[in-house]
Amino acid sequence: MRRRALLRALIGGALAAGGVVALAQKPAKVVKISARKFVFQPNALALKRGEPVVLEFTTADVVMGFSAPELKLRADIIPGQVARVPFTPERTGTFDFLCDIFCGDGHEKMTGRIRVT
Ligand SMILES: [Cu+2]
Repeated sequence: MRRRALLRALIGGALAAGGVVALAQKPAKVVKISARKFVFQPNALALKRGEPVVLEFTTADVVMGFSAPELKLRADIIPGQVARVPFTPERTGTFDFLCDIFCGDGHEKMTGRIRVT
């Protein structure tokens, strides 16, 4: 009797864990962003709170950096590679991002904005 209850608890737990896994596996939306001197394209992202995304950065120029300090996100963007930044926005608001690796005159203008609703 006690054994059956234990078994039921175990199965219940496994089902609950399975549910969590299914949620976590919901495919993330991919947002492609190209970085070039001296702009991110697009530089205005509209995301939804709780919806997972993967930001995919590429550049054909020189090494760039992506940094969104308030969201604690950052990546090196290296020519010939894709920098993937998985991220699920947890709060709404407008968050700035910028290039944080000096890439030439005009680098300081390389900014963008993530709006989470
Ligand atoms: Cu730069």
